[in-house]
Amino acid sequence: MSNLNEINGNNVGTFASASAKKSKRIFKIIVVGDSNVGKTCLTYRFCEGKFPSRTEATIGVDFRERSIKIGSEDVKLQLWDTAGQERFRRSMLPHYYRNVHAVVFVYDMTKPNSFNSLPIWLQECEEHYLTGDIPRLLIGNKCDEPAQSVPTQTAQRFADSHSMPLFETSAKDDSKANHVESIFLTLAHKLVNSRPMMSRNYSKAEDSASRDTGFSLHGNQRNSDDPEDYDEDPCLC
Ligand SMILES: Nc1nc2c(ncn2[C@@H]2O[C@H](COP(=O)(O)OP(=O)(O)O)[C@@H](O)[C@H]2O)c(=O)[nH]1
Ligand SMILES: [Mg+2]
Repeated sequence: MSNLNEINGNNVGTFASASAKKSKRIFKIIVVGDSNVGKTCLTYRFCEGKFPSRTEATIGVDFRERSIKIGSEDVKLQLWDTAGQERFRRSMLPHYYRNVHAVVFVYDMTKPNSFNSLPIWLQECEEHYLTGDIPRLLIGNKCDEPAQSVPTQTAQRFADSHSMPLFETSAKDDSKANHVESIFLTLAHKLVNSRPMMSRNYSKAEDSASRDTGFSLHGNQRNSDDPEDYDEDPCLC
């Protein structure tokens, strides 16, 4: 298929690239943790390459995606960041936890409470059948803040006991931009090398579930049946 262009000339280019597009693997990564730990900022940093100039409390779900190349393969990472507010969360939890390929747990390095909540987030994942066999990682965010109150050693012990790698980073500090990038790219490599192809029916099913449940995806709003239509949308905060 990759030689079709060369054999038949440019006329088949559209067809060939459309076929190639169809087989792009899509990985759904959920980002969980207390409100205000910086989940939205981390996903924004990775998908938009910068710290958002302003953030609003997530209502429902923040959804962002970014296409990347891993080796010779183009894949798409979908990052889902849920709201902390109970009344929004309850209605969308089943949708949020469906067909997840990886989980990113986030706490705020300046807020011990957000670290102490991690077992609750782990439990919620387990209740939705996201167990240790899917890739998980732990991010301590806001390492740029001087008032650090969750010691690295404590966080590392917790991460080790749950077989997760720990990364302490900052969505805000531009000098850590490459670090945030590396965290998600490392995860993408792991997913590409270990996960089967997700069918495009998944995305359509998700879209129809979204219509059924009546909640909208905040951020990259999705209104079309074809997920490729969203590639050009700006990510909103
Ligand atoms: N200092 C600092 N502030 C951050 C960082 N990431 C996010 N914030 C701030 O933390 C607040 C909550 O961020 P947000 O991404 O909305 O948190 P979420 O509720 O977990 O999605 C906002 O005021 C952000 O500006 C960071 O790395 N460092
Ligand atoms: Mg948020």
